[in-house]
Order: sequence, then C-alpha cells, then structure tokens
Amino acid sequence: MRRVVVASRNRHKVVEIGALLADLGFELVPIDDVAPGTALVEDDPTFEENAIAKATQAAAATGLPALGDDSGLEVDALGGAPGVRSARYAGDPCDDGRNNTKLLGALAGVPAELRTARYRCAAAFVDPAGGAPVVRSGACEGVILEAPRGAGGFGYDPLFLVPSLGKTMAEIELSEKNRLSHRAAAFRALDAALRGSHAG
Ligand code: ITT
Repeated sequence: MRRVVVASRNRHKVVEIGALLADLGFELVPIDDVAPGTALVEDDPTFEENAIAKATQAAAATGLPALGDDSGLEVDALGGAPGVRSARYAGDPCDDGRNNTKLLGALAGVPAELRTARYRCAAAFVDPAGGAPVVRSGACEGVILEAPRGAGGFGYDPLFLVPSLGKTMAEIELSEKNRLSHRAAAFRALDAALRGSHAG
C-alpha cells in the first residue's frame, strides 16, 4: 500500500480525511508520525495555495507523496472573515472556544437571515517524484447560530447550522458530516482526480 503523509496537525481533520479516502488504497500517515516538527507554513491568501503549500512542505520533508487540507469559515456579514485565518481568528492565545466566542461577538445583533456562511476546503496532493500538484475544492452552506449546539466535530461546528438537517455540524455523526461537508466535497473530487491520473 502506498504511504501518503497528511500535512496536518489537526487530528480531527486527519480522522475525517482518513474516512473519506478509505478506499483509495493509501496508508495515510500524519506528518508528526514521520517528520515531527516539520514547518507547515500557510501564509498565502487562498485555501488552494495554502493546501498546496502544506502538501509541498510535507513532501519535501519526508520524500513521500503528501496530502494538504486548508479550510475555513466564510461569514457573509463579516465580508468573508475569518476565511483563511479561521484557525487563528481569536489571535493569541487561540483555541476553538475563543474563536467561537469571538465569532458570536462579531455577529451580535445580526439577525438570523443575515447570518449566512459557508465552510470551504481545498485538498491538495503533491508527489515528490514529479508532476504538478493536484488541488480540488469544496464548500458547504450554513447559518451561524446565536449559541452553540452539540458536542461533536471541532472548530466552528457547534455554531454552524446545516439548514437542510436542522442540526449543527456538532450534532451529527462523522459519517453524516462526511456525506455533506466541504472537506468531503474537496477530497471526493481529489480522489476522483487521482484515480483518473493513475488509471491505465
Ligand atoms: P492544519 O493547518 O495543521 O491542517 P488547522 O486547524 O490550523 O490545521 P487550517 O489552517 O486549514 O487548519 O484552519 C482550518 C480552521 O477552519 C480550523 O481550525 C477550524 O477553525 C475551521 N474549520 C475548517 N474545517 C472545519 C470543520 O470541518 N469544522 C469546523 N471548523 C472547521
């Protein structure tokens, strides 16, 4: 089985990606299991560039093919913020709880119909043996609630309502999140592209 390094330190992402790519025939290894401490700089303006940057750095550090995920939340009433800065939205110190508190403060007084948002994800594959990076994107539409609901998922999931389900991303099973999420769309498209490029 081909070993592929996952250029992420977010264990929730690594679990989601592992389930999404279960049939691809890769053995997925988190970066810190093969090259702990490898810098994964992500200072580009787009999710796609950052996903490619993370995968490129992981591939260079390990010599293995690498997958990168860059993702985040775009809130319409905030002009698309926090966007590529979603992980670090609250500044220093920063964690999911602080990010969610900051988001609720930024949206205080904004009515439900204007609290629309979407998660975005770019998924990249880089092969150190050669070839151009492959990158695919996905999005998932939602609404930001006024208070958290649910204990599953990570990040902004307790505030992110999926209107078609009437549930937040933190109130659904991983299998359901992996049916409809931004990450699912991006990695399924990447999966299809990689199968195509390896066919024949
Ligand atoms: P790596 O860079 O190591 O992969 P990270 O968490 O810093 O981990 P990003 O820079 O891509 O990853 O930031 C993504 C942030 O966007 C993440 O920390 C959450 O705050 C938010 N996010 C992305 N996908 C999410 C999801 O499925 N559910 C909840 N929040 C999500």
